[in-house]
Parts: sequence; structure tokens; C-alpha cells
Amino acid sequence: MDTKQSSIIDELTWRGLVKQYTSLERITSAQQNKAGVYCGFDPTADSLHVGHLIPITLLKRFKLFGFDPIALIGGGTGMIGDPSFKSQERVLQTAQQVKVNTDAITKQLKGIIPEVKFANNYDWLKELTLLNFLRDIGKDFTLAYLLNKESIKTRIETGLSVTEFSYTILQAYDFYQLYQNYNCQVQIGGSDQWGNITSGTDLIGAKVGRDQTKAAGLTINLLTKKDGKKFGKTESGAVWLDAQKTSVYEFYQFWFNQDDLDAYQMLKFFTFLSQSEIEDLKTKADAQPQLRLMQVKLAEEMTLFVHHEQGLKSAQNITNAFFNGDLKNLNDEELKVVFHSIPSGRISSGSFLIDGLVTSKAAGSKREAREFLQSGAISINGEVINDENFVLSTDLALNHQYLFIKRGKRKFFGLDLKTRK
Ligand code: 383
Repeated sequence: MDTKQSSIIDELTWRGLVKQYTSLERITSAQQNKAGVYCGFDPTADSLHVGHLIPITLLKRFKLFGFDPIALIGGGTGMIGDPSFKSQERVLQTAQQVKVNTDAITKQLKGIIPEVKFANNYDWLKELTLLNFLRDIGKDFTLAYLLNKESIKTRIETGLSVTEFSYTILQAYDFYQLYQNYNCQVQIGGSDQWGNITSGTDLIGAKVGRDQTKAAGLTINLLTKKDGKKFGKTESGAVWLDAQKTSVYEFYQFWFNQDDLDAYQMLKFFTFLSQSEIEDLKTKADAQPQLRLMQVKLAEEMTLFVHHEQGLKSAQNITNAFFNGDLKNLNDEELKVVFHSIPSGRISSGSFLIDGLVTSKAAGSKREAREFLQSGAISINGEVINDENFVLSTDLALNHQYLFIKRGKRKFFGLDLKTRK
């Protein structure tokens, strides 16, 4: 890792990350003063997803450039819901759900960026009374100002409650709180957060004086893929940072499967590799595209960042096992991941393999299953099985539950043999 650039803005600029900022001067002086910088994460689910990774890496980048970063968990704002660029009013979450999600994403973020400070806006938003809110903060916002925000303007026709309409003022108040109590001078976020971030810088300006304020905001580009598809979504839905929701193997594969142009951009956006390391890699990759060098590096770096050494090792073990067509060196946890990453089904122990082939989707019909067996295409634990009357038993299951059928050289199918009461 080298931090050759001396200013955070130069660093973010060569990476292609900078979208908009309110004041270059103030960001520069915040860096000189080692001031705080923050990004907020609302607890809308019990895990963050890959879409959150740019701001997460950004907090770490700011740290490398001398800032004092804060991850703000929106335990209070999560009770309301940010309307920014959401086409419809959200369904309110229960207070209990918000709490569960707050705890989950706080724990998750602490595992990924332990070097930053944490705060929860519930701590101050819960103290705010309606009268104080209207008297002390509401006065600093005019309707004309609020209605002019893209995130609000676009929702007027389709419907926007006072609840969500007020969201931006709460986020502004957060910035003001952090500015006063944490010496936090910069708020960062994706480009969807521009309206909320400027609400904050404007509120601080109103409170401390327009020519006194040191507060600045910066937004970064949201990633757009070269094929125009939405980043972070696969056929099976969002790519989560929680290994229980998206396994380390699937996470690794998500990055590995990016095409060359996207992988190159993602190396700049997401990793801590230097400009020269990325350019060197690209030159090598261009010379031998079949090796997918950029994708391998991207998948390694990101899996390491989110799931650490152990997660990367598992992802690599599973990737190699699929490639070599041999699962015997995987541990129980890895086998479980494999099972959930392949076509599979459930059948009771004592059933015929021929039925298991159909259940696991290894064969489309019994007739096809028979053909596969006759041609020697089917093996279990490295042994080819020809016998049409072969019976399945848990003894064959690698961890007493999951039985893996191999069709051809490296296509795997799974059967869950556990008998359920
Ligand atoms: C809450 C209170 C604050 C400051 C920010 C917030 C959260 C913010 C928001 N952010 C998104 C989220 O929570 O909704 N109102 O999922 C996402 N962020 C970051 C980044 C991003 C944004 O967490 O663009 C993607 O990840 O800003 O959509 O005082």
C-alpha cells in the first residue's frame, strides 16, 4: 500500500471516485487539522451489502490520509427512512427490528474497519423533543430550500409523508452534533446523499456563521457497470457482506466474474492497491487475458477485506475444489457452503441413487439418469457408479448429511440425506 498522493482529494480523483464537493479548501484544511470525517449507514437490513463497500473503504482511505473517521449508525434515522431516490414511501420498521439491525451492522462494520470510531444517532435523536426540533432546527430550513432538493422534488408527485420529508433535517442535525462534539468537519456519502449532506453543511453554516464554518461535504460516484446493469446484484439478489447471507465463496465469485473493464475500474474504486500496482496488473492482464489476473486480484483483495484470511482461504479452497473436481479436502463448513452453491435436493437415506439423480437435478428424468450411470458419468466420492440399483446412505455423505454427486469432470450436485422429524 502506498499513499503517494499527499491530498485525499488527489487520491480519490485518480481513482475516479469524486462526484461533488462543497468546498475543496475546507476539505484540505480538515485534512491538515486531522479533523473528523463521517459516513452514515442506516440499519435497513441486518447486513450491509457490496453497495456499501465504497464508503466503507473510503473511511479507511481518509484514515490513511490523517483524518479521524467515524462510522455513524443510523439507529435514530433508521426509525424514519431516507426517501432519497426511493420511488415510494417506505414501510416503517419496528423499533425492535431497527435495534436488531443496528447491532448487526455495527458488529459487521467493526469487523471490517476496526480502526474507525463509531457513533449511533439514536443517542441524540431520542433526546430531541418536537418543540425543540421545530424551534431550534426547523427555523433554519425554508420550504423553498427543501422543495428544491432533487431527492424531495422527485417524490412530490408520487407522495412523500412529513415523516420522510423531515429525514434530511435529521441527517443535517447529526452532522451538526458530530461537528460540535466530535470535531467532525466532513461528511461523505454516495451521490444519492448530496441533498442530505448539503442540508448538514448549510445547517452548520446557519448555526456557527457562514464565514466561520469549517464543515464540508463530499460525494462519490456510485458504480455503474459497463453493461448498464446495476452493480451489486446477481441473479440470486443482493451480494451481502454477511457470510450467512452470501457465502464467502459466492462473494469471491462475484468479484471474480466481473468483466475486464469493470474489474479494472473496481480495482481503483474498491482496493487499496496503488496506481502503479493497478496499471502493472492491467498490462499483464492485457497480455494474457485468459488468466483473469485483475479479477483474481480483485476477488482476493475484497474477500480479504471483508472476510479476512480465513474467509479468503475457504473461498479459494472451494474454488479449487470445484476446478479440480475433488471435494475431499474441504472442511464441514466449506462443504456446507458448497452444498448451498450447487443444484441440490433432499431425499431420505435408503433411496435409490437413480431417484437421487433426479431430485438433485443431476438428471432431468429417470431415463436420463440411467444413461448417465451406464456411460460412467456419475461418481460419488471419487468412485464411478454404474449400478442402477445403487442405494444412497449417510455413510457416503461427507459430513453425515450432504452427499455430493459428480457428473462428468467437475459438475457437482448435492443431496441432503438428513431425515427430518
Ligand atoms: C444517516 C444519518 C446520517 C448520515 C447518513 C445516514 C444514512 C443515509 C443513507 N445511506 C445509505 C444507507 O444507509 O441512507 N441517509 O444504506 C448509503 N450509505 C452509504 C453511501 C451510500 C448510501 O450507507 O451512497 C451507499 O453507502 O452514502 O446509499 O447522519
